[in-house]
Amino acid sequence: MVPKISTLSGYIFEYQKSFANPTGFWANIADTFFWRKKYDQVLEWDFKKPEIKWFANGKLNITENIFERHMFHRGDQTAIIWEPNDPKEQFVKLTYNELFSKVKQFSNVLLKQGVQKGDRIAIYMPMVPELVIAMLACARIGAIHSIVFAGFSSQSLGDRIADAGAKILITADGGFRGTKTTPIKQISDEAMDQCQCVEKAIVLKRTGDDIPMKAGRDYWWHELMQEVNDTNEAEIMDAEDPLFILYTSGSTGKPKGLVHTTAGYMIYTAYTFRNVFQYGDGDTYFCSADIGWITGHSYLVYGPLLSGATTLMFEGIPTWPDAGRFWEIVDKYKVNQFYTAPTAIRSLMALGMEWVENKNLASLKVLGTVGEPINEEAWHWYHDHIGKNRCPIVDTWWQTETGGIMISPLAGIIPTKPSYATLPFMGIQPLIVDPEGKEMHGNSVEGNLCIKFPWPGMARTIWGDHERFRQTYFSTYPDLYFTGDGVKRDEDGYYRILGRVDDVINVSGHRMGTAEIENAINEHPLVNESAVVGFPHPIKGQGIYAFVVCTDYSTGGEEGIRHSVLMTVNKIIGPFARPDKVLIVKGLPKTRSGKIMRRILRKIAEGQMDNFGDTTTLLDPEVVSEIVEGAKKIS
Ligand code: 7RM
Repeated sequence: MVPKISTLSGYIFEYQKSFANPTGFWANIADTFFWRKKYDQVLEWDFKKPEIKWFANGKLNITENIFERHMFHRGDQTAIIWEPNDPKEQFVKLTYNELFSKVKQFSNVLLKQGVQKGDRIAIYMPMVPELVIAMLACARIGAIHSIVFAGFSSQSLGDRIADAGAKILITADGGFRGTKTTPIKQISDEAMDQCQCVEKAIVLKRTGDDIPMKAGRDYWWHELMQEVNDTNEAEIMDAEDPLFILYTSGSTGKPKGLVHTTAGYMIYTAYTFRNVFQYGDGDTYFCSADIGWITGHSYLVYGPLLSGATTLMFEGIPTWPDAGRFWEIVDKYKVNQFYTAPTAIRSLMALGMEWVENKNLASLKVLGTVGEPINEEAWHWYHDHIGKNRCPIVDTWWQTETGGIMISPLAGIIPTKPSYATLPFMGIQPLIVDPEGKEMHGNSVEGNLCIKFPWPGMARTIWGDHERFRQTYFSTYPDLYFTGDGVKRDEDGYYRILGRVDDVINVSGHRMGTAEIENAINEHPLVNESAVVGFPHPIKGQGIYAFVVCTDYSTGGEEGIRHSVLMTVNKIIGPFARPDKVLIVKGLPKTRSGKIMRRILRKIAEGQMDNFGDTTTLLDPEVVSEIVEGAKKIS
């Protein structure tokens, strides 16, 4: 098992060790894992290319580190507790033995379908145990999983499948979320129609809805499972072989498929999980994230299972059947560590204390947050009413690109401060730069957050576009990884994340590119052009404000256009990307060189209707007053 730090002086000591001798430090952690062949070298790196290799030529399989490594003492322990959407439906507990058997069985299904090491497998599924089985089965045989969040539209799914070149899609008939069912198979069908690469779909029966199955392409999960046994040997992987691809939005262009590799990701997620959450044997850990996002990958599945933890997965939503659902789950399974997003906390806080008061939350030891900045009010509510003033809150800052937690308290060890992610994890060297790229030394400074030394969990490339990887993360500031976040280091040396400094917005913890939403809106036949900006939203953190210029105002009227713009975004990206406000305008504020002055639009979206600063470069200043008049009407 990876070492667990238990005191503040222990943290300082280990951090200093990781700083003075990073390779020696990570080699010690790596040695606690099960390797088929030891690596030749701990680290080779060059941020210019960029090329990062951890544990070169080491051989291993991540599922052997989850299963075989724990089997003798943990086989009968619960690995996964699954809580269904409907609390009246029977929950499921899978022991490590049972999960292992299912993973081997399903990996035999994939082998029988001709899947080979390095093949890409797309997964589009609801939050059911078979999703975990599918991803681990891929890892078992060296196939690269690419999970797409089941809230994405068919077009987004199709784009991701095509970009990864996946030849199999693992999906389900449908999914349950609150009172709704989602037509997962129908969306999958539309996506498969749009891309040629998928040869086969494996379909899990979840809702029992009547769905069409295309002969020769679609196969039922349960039928294929009956044809195979549950024994096999893991494929031996190189430390740097890709484990998975996960798409995430950036400030420009289409979503990027970040590639994470085997050994570094394994070591980093296991080590951060155990230390940040201070997970102890016998604890029950509950992460409310969907596996379709990086938090679900790293801290619902890989980190916990590599640590021999009992991890709870929840199919439903926090507000159904009522706003007490999370707390009911905590009470029912005696959850010890609970990890969620600030947006969930804010929305439950707004619904009042009556949903919390009648629950027994005494089992809780640690609370966590992730995905967006947490405001002080939500922090205090979480701390006082959920943690009853006795549970440390770990405000964990990290990204899809970083693979695991980068800046965070270690629970109960690093003293917390509301809305601060506090101090860097072992091995992480943060740096603050000013806009010119000069390092800002000392405390009480504010600037852009960069990282100056590699860590094992970092993404290695963008699938099929290494140049974009270099350009996006390693070219803004030479020899540094640029995070895209603004940060403040206060007088105590504590870090507070201020949010994105680029055109990425964070809505309810969902990361989106404004350009991506604009491109979707522009698909609307009556739309000429559009500009999207974020604005502060009390529950979601940020809301989406779309300024839309139309070619024709006669059809359907403004209300009609507004509605169909929302439907367009729904169709192209998914319901979570729908703008909160759509303002139909005659023109956008542009400079003489044609650049949209987003600064002005951001101010208007925030409700500031004058004092726009220097507007002398505007082509047509009249446009601004027209937008202001319109904005006043819809605010
Ligand atoms: C894990 C995840 C990454 C972006 C990141 C930040 C924001 C994440 C925090 C946070 C303030 C936090 N991956 N972010 N965690 N901001 N405090 N604790 O969310 O790739 O989807 O998003 O999320 O802006 O760059 S992500």
